[in-house]
Amino acid sequence: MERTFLMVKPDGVQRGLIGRIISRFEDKGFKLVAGKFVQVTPEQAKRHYAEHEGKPFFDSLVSFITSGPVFAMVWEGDDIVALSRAVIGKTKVTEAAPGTIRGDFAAHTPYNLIHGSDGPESAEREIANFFEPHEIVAYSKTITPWI
Ligand code: RTP
Ligand code: MG
Repeated sequence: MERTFLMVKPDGVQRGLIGRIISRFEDKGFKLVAGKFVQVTPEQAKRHYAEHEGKPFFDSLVSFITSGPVFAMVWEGDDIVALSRAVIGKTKVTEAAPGTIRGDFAAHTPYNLIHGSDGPESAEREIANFFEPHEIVAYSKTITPWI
């Protein structure tokens, strides 16, 4: 079972899309194991987006992600990193296909509503940047192979 870190960004919170975004992943059959509101600090944002340090958009990305609360989550599921990024859609809103979260709801790059980890190792690093181990809840949920 794989884990990923998903985060409704400040634009998604402000637009009242937390519930609909969570529903996309519940509908897919994934399992929510942690979730909370976070006012991201600049230090935490820089750790989260460390791979983009030095790029021209880095400072504005840190400003954006710290501009208001985010809703941070940990989800579980088979191949969830790749599958959740498919549910999320492409980074640029002009490339995000209809049916994806970004394709259906995002209209201006870089305000693309949700973050999803890009690999299992990134996921573990990002989870540790936002959650204490005790905040991640273990519980059983019937997940059958056909959903
Ligand atoms: P994320 O990390 O937020 O899930 O998004 P992603 O993998 O689809 O895209 P990534 O390349 O990791 O970029 C991180 C976020 O930075 C903003 N961005 N701005 N102005 C630009 O050219 C630019 N490029 C990226 C976006 O908010 C993107 O989601
Ligand atoms: Mg990324």
